[in-house]
Amino acid sequence: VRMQPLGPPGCLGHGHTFVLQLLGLTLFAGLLVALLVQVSKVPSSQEQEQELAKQEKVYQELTQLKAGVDRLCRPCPWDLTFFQGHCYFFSKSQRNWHDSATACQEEGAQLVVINSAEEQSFLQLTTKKRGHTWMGLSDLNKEATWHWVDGSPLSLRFMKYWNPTEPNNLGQEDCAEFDGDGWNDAKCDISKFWVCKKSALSCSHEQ
Ligand code: MAN
Ligand code: CA
Repeated sequence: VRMQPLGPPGCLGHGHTFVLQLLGLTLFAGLLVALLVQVSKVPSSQEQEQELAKQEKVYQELTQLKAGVDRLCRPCPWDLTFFQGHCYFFSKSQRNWHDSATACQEEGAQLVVINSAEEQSFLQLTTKKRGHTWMGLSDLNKEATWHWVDGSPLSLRFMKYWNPTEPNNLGQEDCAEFDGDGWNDAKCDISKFWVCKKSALSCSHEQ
């Protein structure tokens, strides 16, 4: 049996050309599609404007939010006065020295211990307007040896704040008060105003 020829001579060559053309066309079409996809990804100027408007809105909301946090973040409770990193409670009622000290402790504070000239000046001025006010200073343990309620001794640089002729221990006076422009030793059982002191809370952005 004689084999039938598969096609006219040269048919195989023509077939090759066709396949190559098809391949080229496919490649071209593929590149065209890829190009169109890339071009469609580039945002239009309208889309860019919308994005900017969105960013502006987010920025405004963030600014308002920050202002809100500032208003909420108070270093001291509402009825306490802030001064140089501490909160001060100036009582409206009067108690003896021991009950005043206890009242401060119950609020997580201390009957005031003075640590600077600025603080002394601030306290003296504020209490002068209110009247006789207890501070956290006494010589209850040993006559004429003054200690603050935190256990520290009264340092020499603060002794100038005693009023002239004070402390005079007149009829046994073991507790210190703000009296006019300076300090006085007074009887611990007398009811007077008092000042408590505690650390202020710090808002994170102030640190
Ligand atoms: C009163 C009391 C005393 C104080 C004298 C000062 O007697 O407050 O503690 O020493 O006044 O004149
Ligand atoms: Ca006195």
